[in-house]
Amino acid sequence: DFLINVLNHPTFQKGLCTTNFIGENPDLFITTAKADEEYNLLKFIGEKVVNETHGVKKSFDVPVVPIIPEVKDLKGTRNILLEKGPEGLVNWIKAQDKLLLTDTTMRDAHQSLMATRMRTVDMVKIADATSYLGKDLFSLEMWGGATFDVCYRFLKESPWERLKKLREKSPNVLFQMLIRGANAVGYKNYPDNVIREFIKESANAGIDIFRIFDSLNWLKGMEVALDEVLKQGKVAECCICYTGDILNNSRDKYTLDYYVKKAKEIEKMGAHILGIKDMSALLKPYAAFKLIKALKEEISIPIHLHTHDTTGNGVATALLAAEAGVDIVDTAIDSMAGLTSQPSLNSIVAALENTKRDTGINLGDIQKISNYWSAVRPVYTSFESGLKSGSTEIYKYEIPGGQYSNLKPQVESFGLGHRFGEVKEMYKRVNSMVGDIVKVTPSSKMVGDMAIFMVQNNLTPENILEKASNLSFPDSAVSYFKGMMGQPEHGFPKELQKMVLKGEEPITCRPGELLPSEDFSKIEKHLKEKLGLEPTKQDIISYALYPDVFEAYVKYIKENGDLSNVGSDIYFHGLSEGETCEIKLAEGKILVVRLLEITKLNKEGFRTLIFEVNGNRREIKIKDKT
Ligand code: 3PY
Ligand code: ZN
Repeated sequence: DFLINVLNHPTFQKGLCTTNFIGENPDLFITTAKADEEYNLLKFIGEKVVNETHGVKKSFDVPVVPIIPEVKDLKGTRNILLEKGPEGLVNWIKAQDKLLLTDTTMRDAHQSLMATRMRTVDMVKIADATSYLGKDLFSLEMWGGATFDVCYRFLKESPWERLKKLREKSPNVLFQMLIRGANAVGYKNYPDNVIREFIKESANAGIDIFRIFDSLNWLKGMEVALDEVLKQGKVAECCICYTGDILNNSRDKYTLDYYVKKAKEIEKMGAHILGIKDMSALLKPYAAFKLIKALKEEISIPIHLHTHDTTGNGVATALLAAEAGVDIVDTAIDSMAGLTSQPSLNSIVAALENTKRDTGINLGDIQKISNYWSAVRPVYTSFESGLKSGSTEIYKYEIPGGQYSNLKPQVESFGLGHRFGEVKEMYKRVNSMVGDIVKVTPSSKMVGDMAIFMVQNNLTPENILEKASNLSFPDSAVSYFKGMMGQPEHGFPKELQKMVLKGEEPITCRPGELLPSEDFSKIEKHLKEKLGLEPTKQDIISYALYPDVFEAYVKYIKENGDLSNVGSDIYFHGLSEGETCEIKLAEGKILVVRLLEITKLNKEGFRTLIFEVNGNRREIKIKDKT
């Protein structure tokens, strides 16, 4: 093993060995098949400690996983789907008096609160307790939206593995995902066969309910996804995205009639459930009452409300929707709720106790899950936006929850932090300028990109036509004006469209009708030849959706190993000097690691970290880049 380690060592291979090569590289002595894994782990912790945390680490409470009895054959909503199919499930929903609740903790809650960074390991630990204590939940939203991209791009883990592991632990509660219509889990339109294969594979891997939306409420943009979900025998929930304010009579675009008309069309298209997607928390409580009342009179499929608590009115909106007869509401476990996340599940359960819409969920049971998440959350603090309270300014700006908490760092990354207020004002003005559109991924990103672009270039809606003809617009704006995000309800502003497209002709059909089909066998060949993979169907689909991100992920894992089982306090914060912890590398592979010492900087700019691993001394040298 020692010899193999020497031969494989990058310094040796590059012929850069000094006389002290062996002394400088104690990892050469790590033997057995575990050597690589152990080396990768110590190198990862070493990098984190030397270049990020400098050995300073807050102490975190250990999240307590509630002990649950072993129950064979635990039943939940998924059993209804498996036994009776989607129509049977729909009939069951309609027969309920209770308000049904979705728990979004494992998807939108962390997407909206902590930049989507929640790792699989933290979800899997609580998954069987959730399916036992939360057996009366309608569904768990735990996949889709931004999670797919972020898993590969930042967390270096596979979203498919997440789905598989959670499904094994939670077989009884419906799993729900968010799919952006023809944009799938990405930011651009994909060829129809990519959408179909992605849905097919997601259904096979365990997704039961597909919440489908189009970022401009253009129903044609949902057609292919809807058709494929129906083909797969799964539940299709098609959305109207809510914007504007139906209580404000001076706004004439997004009126009650607009939503009722859309909802009827969605029912006619064959959706099992109507989703109301209030991504920016604009649906005020009494507007929710009015909207749900009207929809209940006009359509017969169940209605599922998704909202956020950005304005502080989320629970009130959910309760008034319940009063008006909504069937299902999205909520998050309270320690992961509020602010840009969903309204609190616990609060709604408590508010409805002993009423006709009593959820039947036991508050004490849910509290145990809540305690777990409240201990997990501090590990992710650095990904939170720092928002301390709800803000009603969102009614003015109409910025979706996730984007609202991300916009400040995005603006800062352009060096415009001091002009953040201007960017928010510009977001509103850009919205009017591009046609007062629905704003949700990816249309919301386009409005955000344009707002930053306008502030950066000192443009205004009044002077843009005369001042911007020579500027190249953000890619998202070009894509929007070209019709690649679909068609906005009230058309494009023609002069601006001409300027942005610089002579290119926009399309008016569904982008998928023009995009050539993806050649999956070509991707398979590429992954085999270039990355040495024996690719699964899931790998091929992931590459089709995110070629660069997927390739970077595969290379990263090859070079650094799979650290997805390492606890999140260590993954994000390393170890402090003197700390001992158990680190899980894989099932049954647990190392006891102690960081004994971080040495002073040597002349070459390296520090040595001295560890004890399962009682054996290990040293690793890390370049101090700070
Ligand atoms: C997503 O598309 O990821 C969303 O959550 C939109 O609200
Ligand atoms: Zn949302």
